[in-house]
Amino acid sequence: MTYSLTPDGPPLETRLPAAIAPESDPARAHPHPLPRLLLTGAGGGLGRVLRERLTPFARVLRVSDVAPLGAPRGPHEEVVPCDLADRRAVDALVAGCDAIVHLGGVSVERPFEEVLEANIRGVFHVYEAARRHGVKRVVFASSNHVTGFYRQDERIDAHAARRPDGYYGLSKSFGEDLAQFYFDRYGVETVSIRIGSSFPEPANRRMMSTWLSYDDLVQLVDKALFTPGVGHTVVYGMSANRTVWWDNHAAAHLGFAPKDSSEVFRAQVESQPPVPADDPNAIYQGGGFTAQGPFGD
Ligand code: NAI
Ligand code: 15L
Repeated sequence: MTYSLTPDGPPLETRLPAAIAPESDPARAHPHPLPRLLLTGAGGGLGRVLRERLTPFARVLRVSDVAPLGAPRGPHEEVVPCDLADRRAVDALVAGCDAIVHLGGVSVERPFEEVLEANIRGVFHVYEAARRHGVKRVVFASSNHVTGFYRQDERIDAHAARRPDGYYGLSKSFGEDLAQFYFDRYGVETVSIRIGSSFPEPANRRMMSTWLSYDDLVQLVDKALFTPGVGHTVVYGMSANRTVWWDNHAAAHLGFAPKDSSEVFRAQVESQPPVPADDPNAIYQGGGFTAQGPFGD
């Protein structure tokens, strides 16, 4: 895996259209709002959170999903329904955008053909469109399942060899490779966030280590969008939990400083029945994903 923190060409801010003065509404103020930001997967769990929280990050937020979005168009929004598997539709979706937060796709382990269409073809279409339309920055929602077959007693960083725990994890690994290629070949910068478990609360013992609060997610997306010269950076998306499996030193230049911790939920989580020692949820970082499939036998 290769990284570059010093990409060719001028710093990001000079390659993006000129910064727009923050809007008069303080709730929309951001020091460097983008002219137009695309959010894919805007109808999903994290998409609904970020749709609201990324509003100050851009003058226009273009929101997209193949499924219903769940809320009507906001005053600073463009709504563009799109199937990521449709190359021409994705090309039109990306046209005119300055940066992309790419959340869309299958978000759990599924048969290969489903993952192929939404995630593998889908992420390729996003990067091809980014190249064609001069988009300089992508935030890619990767996953801890890229390294899900490491054991919970191992501590790894972004340079550790990948050990995907299924077709879903493989698709995120492909997305990271694509991100590196589109940076090396075309200068499209990406922060790939290997999100742990981003939900309102950690739901089980494993998530005591993998949990990423929504506030910390928003901070990380902010850093991923606006830190200059990221090349292709891989960062694990986790809060400041007490017991962690991932070391983010390779992404220190992002300045991500999580504020929350799963610790406040410990008593609640530990009131659940214990997980047997031979259960994948107690062995592997990827938990139960490591035991999904095979499909279709
Ligand atoms: P989600 O499943 O709630 O949302 C994904 C969205 O993508 C859905 O609204 C779905 O309709 C859309 N989508 C699926 N196939 C599509 C297609 N062919 N074309 C267009 N849109 C399509 O997932 P969630 O939790 O919101 O996750 C968002 C992203 O973050 C996903 O890429 C997921 O893999 C990643 N992630 C999330 C984690 C979490 O803890 N929530 C952990 C690790 C990664
Ligand atoms: C993921 O990649 C999934 O998208 C999410 O639904 C959770 O299962 C998360 O990983 C996790 O590992 O907890």
